[in-house]
Amino acid sequence: MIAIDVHLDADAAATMARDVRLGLSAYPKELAPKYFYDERGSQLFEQITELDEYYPTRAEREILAHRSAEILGAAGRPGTLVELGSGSAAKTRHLLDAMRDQGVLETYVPVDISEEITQRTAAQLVDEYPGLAVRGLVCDFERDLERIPAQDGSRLLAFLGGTIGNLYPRPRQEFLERIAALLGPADHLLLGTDLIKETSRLEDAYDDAAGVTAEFNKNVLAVLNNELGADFDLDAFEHVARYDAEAERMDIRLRSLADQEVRLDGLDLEVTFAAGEEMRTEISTKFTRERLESVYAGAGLELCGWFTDANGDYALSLARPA
Ligand code: SAH
Ligand code: AVI
Repeated sequence: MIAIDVHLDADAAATMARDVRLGLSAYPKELAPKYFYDERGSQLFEQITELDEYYPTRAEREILAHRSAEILGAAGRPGTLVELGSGSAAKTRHLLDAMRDQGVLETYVPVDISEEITQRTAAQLVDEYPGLAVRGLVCDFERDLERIPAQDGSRLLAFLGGTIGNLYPRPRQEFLERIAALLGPADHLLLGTDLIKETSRLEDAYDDAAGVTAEFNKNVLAVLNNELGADFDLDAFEHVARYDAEAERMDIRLRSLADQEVRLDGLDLEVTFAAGEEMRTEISTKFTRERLESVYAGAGLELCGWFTDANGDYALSLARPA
């Protein structure tokens, strides 16, 4: 009952090499957040979801725990759940439970760049949901979105965790346009978005006292060491997390603690960092309902359901092709 297609081939390695070369040669330097997620990075993200300061996971879980049946009703009781950036699918169980209880659960399609976590999650889910077919895709969802298999009946395409916030506006719009094109007339998108709130809560969520987010951020350097033969010294960088109120997003960086030179054998590249120089590793955009409605409209989608936690920290929205 498990079929997982892996599309992290030579092309993906070449894409990473090109992305990293471009990002390290730019000013200011920048790395793409998808490179956080090797096996260690996925584990560190799981630890982040349990931190007191990191409220988005708890808020999204609260919504799913209380309102999954209602969400599924509004989405036309789909038999297939496709999930982008599925990771451990911990909160997804609430949706799968509700699909099972409504007697419609047939197929789950996890789509994630991390092979280890996708294989592990698929094995757990077929044990937990007898009869469930898991047809996973290990790929970069931005590159390979159209590989998602067509399915009989209606589908719910879930993109949880606020991961849409990690995309810049232009690629985000293009991505949502491609999602709109993928959705059939009876299909829906279920999108998790973190909402704008006080700066201190936002900044604490991305700079926890135990230093787990700092370790997660620096893990991208370990990924470059492993994948591209780089010699980054993780202790020579510090974690920086600031809220940019104008762009309405968290801006996450690594700051060099010294003048230093880093060699990437796999790229035959040497890069210098000045003391105090910052390299962006992630943005995490925060939304309002109005902003999201206009983002949807710009991508050919329309909002048809809005579900928040009791505190109003986080929203799950349902959208369909306009
Ligand atoms: N949905 C889970 C995990 C969120 S973490 C939750 O809500 O807790 C972000 C997930 O997206 C990770 O599992 C990561 O491996 C995956 N991911 C990030 N960028 C990706 C990309 N470009 N393509 C596919 N998966 C990606
Ligand atoms: C996966 N993504 C939605 C997380 C976020 O909140 O932007 C990644 C993260 N980065 C630091 N902490 C969590």
